[in-house]
Amino acid sequence: MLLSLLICAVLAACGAGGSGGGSTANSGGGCASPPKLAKKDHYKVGFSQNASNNPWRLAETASIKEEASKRGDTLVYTDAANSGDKQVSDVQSMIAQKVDVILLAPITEKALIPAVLQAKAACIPVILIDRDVDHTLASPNKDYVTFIGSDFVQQGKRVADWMIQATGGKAKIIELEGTTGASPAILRKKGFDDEVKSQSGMQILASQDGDFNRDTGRKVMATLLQAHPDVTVVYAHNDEMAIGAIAALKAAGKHPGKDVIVASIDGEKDALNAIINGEEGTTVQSSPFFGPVSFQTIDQYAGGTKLADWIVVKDMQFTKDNAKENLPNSF
Ligand code: GYE
Repeated sequence: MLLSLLICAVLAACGAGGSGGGSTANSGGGCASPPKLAKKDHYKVGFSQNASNNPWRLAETASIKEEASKRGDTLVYTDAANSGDKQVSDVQSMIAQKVDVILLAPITEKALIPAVLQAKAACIPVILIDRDVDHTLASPNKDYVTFIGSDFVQQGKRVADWMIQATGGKAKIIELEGTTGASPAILRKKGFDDEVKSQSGMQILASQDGDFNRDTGRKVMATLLQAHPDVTVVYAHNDEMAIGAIAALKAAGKHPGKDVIVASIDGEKDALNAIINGEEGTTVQSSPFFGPVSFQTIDQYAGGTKLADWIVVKDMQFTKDNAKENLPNSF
């Protein structure tokens, strides 16, 4: 790694001179900001996934793998198993393997900053997918190419707006947050909390990290229920935690869908089924199907198109009115 950084500095043209990397330098020495991507028929693409312990992550990985193989591109895939440190070393190993470009789904906003900057120093462009990084520490169209992902603030706001309608603006809410420091957790909270503040009859009783995980969501909900048996609404930052919360509510003798309304984000199969059987109210989609858009973005970037700082993924919303018809496309 160090050696290749050194060579980059000396050559003032990283990826050129037969080093095998796909990037090219700008004229002033070092890498372009962000590093460029030379056009090729087939790329060697790194995909650094942060975890694979839920249907959303598996669907995303399958989508990326399918698109890579459709195009005959080589995919270097890593799974960080929920560890920021492992994800940093996964990216470092992609740099050492001289991939052309890295698709990175950073576990939190801060943990992957060193990896983003190291890839840049090695003249390898990084495209963030599904989660963003902290813009005070690394910037789009400079340190990395762009962020492809959903509008998380909007997702939270859509849940809140649905909830205001469903409850007539009267609710005692428990909020289950995604992984602390992850961009969807930060922004889904902001979008929801800000909207709920406009309602004098809505109160957030408690808001706690459930790590985007079903069983953690179940346990956190069971604990919070003891302190707040008067809860009427559960807002979970993803479907997995909502499914866990439904289990905890039932174990405590509550009737989800009747005495407690549950809503979340993602649109996975289990949540659509929970909507169909009346235990969940709504889920706002967060599409995991990043394969086509990610590889299109790679093509555009290599073709010299100036990309937006943020490529916004558009999301649907599922309720009892459309859950059944969308079940076949869910994950
Ligand atoms: O909602 C969640 C996953 O980063 C948008 O991460 C993604 C989120 C998704 O673990 O289920």
